[in-house]
Amino acid sequence: MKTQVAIIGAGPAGLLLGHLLKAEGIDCVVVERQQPDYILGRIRAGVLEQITVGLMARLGLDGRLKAEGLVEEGFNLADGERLIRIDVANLTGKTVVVYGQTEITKDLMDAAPERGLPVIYGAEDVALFDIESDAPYVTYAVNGEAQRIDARFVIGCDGFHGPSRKAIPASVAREYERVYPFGWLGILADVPPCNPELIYANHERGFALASMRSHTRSRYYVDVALTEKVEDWSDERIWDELAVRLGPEAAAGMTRGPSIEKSIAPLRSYVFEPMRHGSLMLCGDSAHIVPPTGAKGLNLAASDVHYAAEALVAYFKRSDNDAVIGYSAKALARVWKSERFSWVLTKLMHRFPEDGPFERAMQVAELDYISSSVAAQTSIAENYVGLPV
Ligand code: FAS
Ligand code: PHB
Repeated sequence: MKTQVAIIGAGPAGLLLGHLLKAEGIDCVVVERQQPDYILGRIRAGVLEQITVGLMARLGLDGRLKAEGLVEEGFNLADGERLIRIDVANLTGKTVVVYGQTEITKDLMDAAPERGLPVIYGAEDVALFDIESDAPYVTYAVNGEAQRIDARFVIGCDGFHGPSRKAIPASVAREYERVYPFGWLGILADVPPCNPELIYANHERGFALASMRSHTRSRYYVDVALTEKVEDWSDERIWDELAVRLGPEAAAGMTRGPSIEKSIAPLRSYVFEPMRHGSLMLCGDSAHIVPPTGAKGLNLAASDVHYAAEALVAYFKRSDNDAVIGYSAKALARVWKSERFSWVLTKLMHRFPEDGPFERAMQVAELDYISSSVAAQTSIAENYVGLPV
């Protein structure tokens, strides 16, 4: 098969890029290892920045998002006694939308056939070749039958464990990583949220997050040691822990119910440079990972895709190669700012095992400062809603 752009991975990055290129008349194919149900079964992000909402609107795929997404004008930081509300709408003039990654991915998946975006599911042993040439190609197998896609560009949207990043020679690669000494135990339940806005809590027993997917479906997290096993956390034990860590006000509004999903996700900060090598460009988790504290992962994938689509349109429609050459630097400039914000908020809202009384005093002082400073709240707000693209 011959195409202009071969995209590896049908997560939000790959599908969003595929639709954007297709809408510009650029030929592309998406190659995905899993089946749609498996992808939709992964419960991940929940908060969308304007860049993500805007791209769905530009594609005309935001019908459900507009109907079901919850517009959030603020969120809260809690430290045991009080809630510190960050009024993002008044401080930045922008809002975020709560609409699960699962729903975004479903909207993009469902629209692919009618938009003529070819997505090949169940592709095994995907491999990349000749990425340093102008004629790279991808091989894979479906039902044991070997296949090949010849393209002008290959875009790695295959997440942290995919083959694309590893195709870039170690001689040009630079990696930056911080692995956190805890994971997030997440629970999804068909119960109303305890608060209309998100609450991030730093309690002496640990971190908690009260989020939601709709007015009738809630998403909560507590941080747990990396040795913890999800089977050791009954629903009851999670609800009890959430009630303590989120504080009495949130606990009073909490409705308990059976979990429909429960999982532990490890936390890391990770950046791979460069995000382009020859004819291979990386987007999303294939190039970077953030701790979910800042709600940046999915939204960074969207800004990468925005830059990549702009570069590929310039190349194919105006024979302008500059944006392709400049893609890595442009994407990384925003990636690093989101990495910083996610790291800062993770440090502020979690108890690290290696921390002592001084570090805790710094957290208390910083939360005190934030509660009394519009400048401090504005800085948090403008990062949370998403820095300019
Ligand atoms: P994805 O990982 O979503 O998609 C990559 C796709 O490539 C997958 O479909 C995969 O099957 C496919 N693939 C992999 N290897 C392949 C191969 N060899 N061949 C073909 N296809 C291959 N972000 C937030 O903002 N908030 C959160 O709360 C949050 N929670 C998360 C929880 C977990 C457990 C994880 C892993 C991530 C979480 N994230 C969160 C981050 C997450 O939302 C990512 O940022 C987002 O999925 C990025 O999208 P993609 O870059 O498309 O990568
Ligand atoms: C979620 O709803 O899954 C969610 C929201 C905000 C975060 C992380 C996860 O920072």
